[in-house]
Amino acid sequence: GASSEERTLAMIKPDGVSGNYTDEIKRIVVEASFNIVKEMLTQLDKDTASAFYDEHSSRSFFPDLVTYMTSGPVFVMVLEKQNAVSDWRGLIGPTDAQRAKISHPHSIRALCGKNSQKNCVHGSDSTSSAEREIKFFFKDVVSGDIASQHHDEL
Ligand code: DGI
Repeated sequence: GASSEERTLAMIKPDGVSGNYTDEIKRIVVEASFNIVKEMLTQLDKDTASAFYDEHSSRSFFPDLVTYMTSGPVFVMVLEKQNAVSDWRGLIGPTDAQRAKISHPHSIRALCGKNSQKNCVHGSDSTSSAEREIKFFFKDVVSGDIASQHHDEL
């Protein structure tokens, strides 16, 4: 938890969990020198998935996105390392997994994604998104205060 370190919110989406990619993705995470600060297997309901993707609520694909994100369990992690936000985005690759297979063949979305919706994993797109998304799932984890994870309440 050095002050130069950063946190991001990573999620293995329903197709990744049901496709049994969780262990392989966690191995990639650890090999890339991320510290897994928190992890949780959970099932999103419609309200939670809608709130998580609220910025896309006006998009035509939003109803399909919510249906997909609620179709099975997701595996959520708080990842920590220097430049965690951009490094995790780099590891997962572009949104469209079909494109990822061509342009970023070693990315996680190339490994286990199907298309621009079923793209296997999520990563916060900025440090401010990371802060919001970490609080969204882990209300007891305060950004930059690694000691907080040892307390039940703040
Ligand atoms: O940050 P990303 O997940 O890479 O991409 P984003 O923030 O632009 O979109 C969030 C999620 O919304 C994405 O992971 C899957 C879904 N999405 C984005 N663009 C499309 C889409 N779903 C469909 N069906 N079609 C799209 O064009």
